[in-house]
Amino acid sequence: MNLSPRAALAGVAAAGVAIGVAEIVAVLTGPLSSPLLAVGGVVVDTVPGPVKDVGIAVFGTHDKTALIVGTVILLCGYAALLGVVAVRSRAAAFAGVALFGVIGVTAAVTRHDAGFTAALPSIVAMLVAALALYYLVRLAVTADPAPAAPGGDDGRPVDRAGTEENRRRFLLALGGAAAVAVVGGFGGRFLTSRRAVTAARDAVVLPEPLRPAPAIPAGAQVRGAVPYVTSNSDFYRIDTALYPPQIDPATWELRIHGMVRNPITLTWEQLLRRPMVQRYVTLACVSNEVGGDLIGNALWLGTPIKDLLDEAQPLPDADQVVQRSADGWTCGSPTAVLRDGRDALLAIGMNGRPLPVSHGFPARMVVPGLYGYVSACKWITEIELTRFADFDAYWVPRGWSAQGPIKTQSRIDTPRDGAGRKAGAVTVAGVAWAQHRGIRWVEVQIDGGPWARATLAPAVSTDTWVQWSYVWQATPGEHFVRVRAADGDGAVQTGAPAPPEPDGATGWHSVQVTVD
Ligand SMILES: Nc1nc2c(c(=O)[nH]1)N[C@H]1C(S)=C(S)[C@@H](COP(=O)(O)O)O[C@H]1N2
Ligand SMILES: [Mo]
Repeated sequence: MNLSPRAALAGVAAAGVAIGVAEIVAVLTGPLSSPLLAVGGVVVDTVPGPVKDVGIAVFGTHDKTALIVGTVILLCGYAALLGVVAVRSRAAAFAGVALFGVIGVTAAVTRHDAGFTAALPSIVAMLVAALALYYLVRLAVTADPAPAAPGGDDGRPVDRAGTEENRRRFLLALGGAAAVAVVGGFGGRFLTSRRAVTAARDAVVLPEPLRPAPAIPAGAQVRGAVPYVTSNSDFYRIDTALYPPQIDPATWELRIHGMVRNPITLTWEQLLRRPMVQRYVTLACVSNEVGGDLIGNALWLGTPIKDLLDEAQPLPDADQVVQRSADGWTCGSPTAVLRDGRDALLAIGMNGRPLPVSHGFPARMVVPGLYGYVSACKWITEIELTRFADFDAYWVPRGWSAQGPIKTQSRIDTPRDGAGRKAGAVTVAGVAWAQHRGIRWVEVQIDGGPWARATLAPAVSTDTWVQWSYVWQATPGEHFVRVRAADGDGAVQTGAPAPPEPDGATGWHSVQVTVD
């Protein structure tokens, strides 16, 4: 192998060692102080609006992995370059390492609520990278049978046997570096997950609701549609958190302040003693495309937020309730909506279990009728009464509407797009939703023909989705099936296609079916 590839490898190995060690240090200083997660988090927060428009690219769960993998690949490229540079000039390479350290430190300490210790993993990584780079590049150079490059090592005469020895040492050092990187990286993640709040969550005993959950009416579940109640493990997850905040309920507090007469601080114990209700509410994401699955229905246990607000006594012109999470994310709901009597909850339970950590443990907001990005703050620690004129929540400067009522939508779950069926009776089924307004009717259309009423299944309340079905007498050929709904006010779902940004997608969902 020539010198340059060896030097590049040395650079990558040095970066690996540094990242591995940083992950171990981050076990002590908190997951978000890991330079990888910190830099990734900054990318999530600063990526321009249009890039986010490529759907949920940056905040969908798998895309988080993609983001980290992408960051690692970029880092490797940069490190390889530094390795090659180091052969010519150690000083230039060290400057490159320092630059990267500064980026890591800056990212880590500017995260919400980060203390100065958050800088530690990046600083350690920088020192380790510099040392490892120095050592590995020297080995890479001395393992070279040709005379060292000018300005390189010390230019002593070449000694063949020594070269062989150095080559072995170089390979050994690379192996050692890889081991540190892997053990540190995965071990660090593992130890971090051990420090997670799983134990605290397992210890939570949910209080009994004042009134039991409403019964699900017989027939609410239609064959072919998704489960009427979404399990916690199947529930969609959308947030900007690369690592979900780990909040111990024992230290959790919710502060209600701002434009109120009576600021309130609520501890976990106090929250558990408040009256609890249990409600089915269907949550939906504004990023959901027509026909998409960023929607789920769960049984939430929580205390009515209206009562808490009443106690705090908002000033008359405080028209926005800003919710802030432990990691600094914010959303803003209209005060009037949270106080109009709907079941807006400060929730602690989901389908009979404490909230899963990824869904907001220990407490989150759930508001029927508003998209999640303006109402469903997870890991909530603060509620601030203010005015829409005075404060823009997280997504607003990123191009999304400050107001986000859920739009009437309907979806065909069966047949799937592109499916095949035998001629004859074919069941078309799916869901429709217009939370808090309810669904009055659903209609199905075949090949642009007349709209026909589907059979509506009963639902628990207007706050959940409704399932529907329609028996279609299918004839051989290619067919095009569409659905639309009307909300409880009789307003028909618009067929005009619109993208999710800025306030929710519109248009009729359709599927193509081959009948033979
Ligand atoms: N702290 C925090 N809460 C958040 C978000 C977030 O990024 N951070 N995303 C919101 C969005 S956009 C949606 S759609 C819902 C999704 O809730 P879920 O992940 O429990 O389905 O959470 C909301 N609450
Ligand atoms: Mo969302």
